[in-house]
Amino acid sequence: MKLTQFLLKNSSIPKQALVDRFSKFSPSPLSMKQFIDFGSANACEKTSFVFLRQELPVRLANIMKEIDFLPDKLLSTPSLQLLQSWYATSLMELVGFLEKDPDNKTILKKFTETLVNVRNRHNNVVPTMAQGVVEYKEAFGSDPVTNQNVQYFLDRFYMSRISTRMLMNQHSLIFDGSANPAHPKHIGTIDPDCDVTEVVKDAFDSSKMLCEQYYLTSPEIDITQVNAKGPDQPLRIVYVPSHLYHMLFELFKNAMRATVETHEMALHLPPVKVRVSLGSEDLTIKISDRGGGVPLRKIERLFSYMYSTAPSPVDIDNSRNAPLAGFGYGLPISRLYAKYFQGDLQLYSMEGYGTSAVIYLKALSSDSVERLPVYNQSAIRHYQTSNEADDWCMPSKDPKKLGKYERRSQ
Ligand code: P4A
Repeated sequence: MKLTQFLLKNSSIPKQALVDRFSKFSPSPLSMKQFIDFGSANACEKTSFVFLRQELPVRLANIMKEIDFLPDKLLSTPSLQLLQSWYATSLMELVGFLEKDPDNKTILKKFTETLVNVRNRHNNVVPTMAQGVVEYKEAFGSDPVTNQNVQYFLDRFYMSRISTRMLMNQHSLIFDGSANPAHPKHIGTIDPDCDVTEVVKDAFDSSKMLCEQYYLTSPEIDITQVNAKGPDQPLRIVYVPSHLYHMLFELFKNAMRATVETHEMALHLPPVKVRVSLGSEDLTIKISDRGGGVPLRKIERLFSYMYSTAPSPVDIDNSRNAPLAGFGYGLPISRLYAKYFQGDLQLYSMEGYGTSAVIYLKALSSDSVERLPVYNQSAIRHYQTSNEADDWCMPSKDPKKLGKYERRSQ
């Protein structure tokens, strides 16, 4: 008897055995081409089912192993307990399909229903995890080492979540029997002809509406597109428009907020400039504002889960700007969306002038392959070597050692 059969027939066997078993496999990243093949004319629900009933448990178990490495004080919070119970339940439900007949239509239907259930069960993972981090932080504070460990874990944890939701969405959208009437050419969440400039305009318009609601004014947009493959051609890539929209919306909100707040007294707001360019390897989007910029020292904090879950983060007045500030995890999660298909999101700021945010995406669908965390020795090492001293010197804090004309502002 196979181990999985044995485990399923013996419900007294702890779930931990399943986690151990499936975490020994590495996740298998899919390319855009594979995602599209699953949903094309020769789409085979059976193939997708057979793949997912193994792959989803592998991805869940891999990240569940890493959850176990979190500090006990964080793991014991009600939020983390709840979250772990969701993962355990979902793993059990999915593993239940391993011995089922892929040729049985009823089984396939049940599987799709299970995927929808699992997805809904995990809807509130981000705020629940954030709550756990807040509680931990309020009780034990946040030193740079803890911040670094939380950052390492959450980048992997949320990337894993983005990937499992992508897999579940693709299967349930493609095999529920109905095409998407608004977008007949889409394959699940993927647009094989995604017009990037269109998504830029949509995200800008939504952000502009929010901005006008709260500031009664908003900057204009100035878009330039460059297509190395032919001037004035639309810039098209194979991509998930909702992921792109998420990143752009976040960056436009930041750019508008910084612009409006720095030019409060001015009659004219400097426009937000967007440049989109398509080369042979990269599709790059640069969003530049003249919102006064952020000093380099604070840039890292904008991407920090721990610092941005504070009740009153950095020196930004959130009570007033809540609508445009959004939910503290906007930038780090946007960067994960960019990285998910081998891209990136970077901020270049000039304090006193403004900020440029750059989204890098792969121009070729053959380069767009999922970037997934894997649980292995090298991951474990990250959770264990945290209490050592930094290998770079700390600047001296001794005031007597400051230069004659230097003054510490903080
Ligand atoms: N200057 N520049 C930015 C911000 C400031 C900025 C800012 C004060 C800081 C925090 C924030 C929103 C804006 C920008 C574009 C960006 C990011 C930051 O993409 O102009 O909310 C967290």
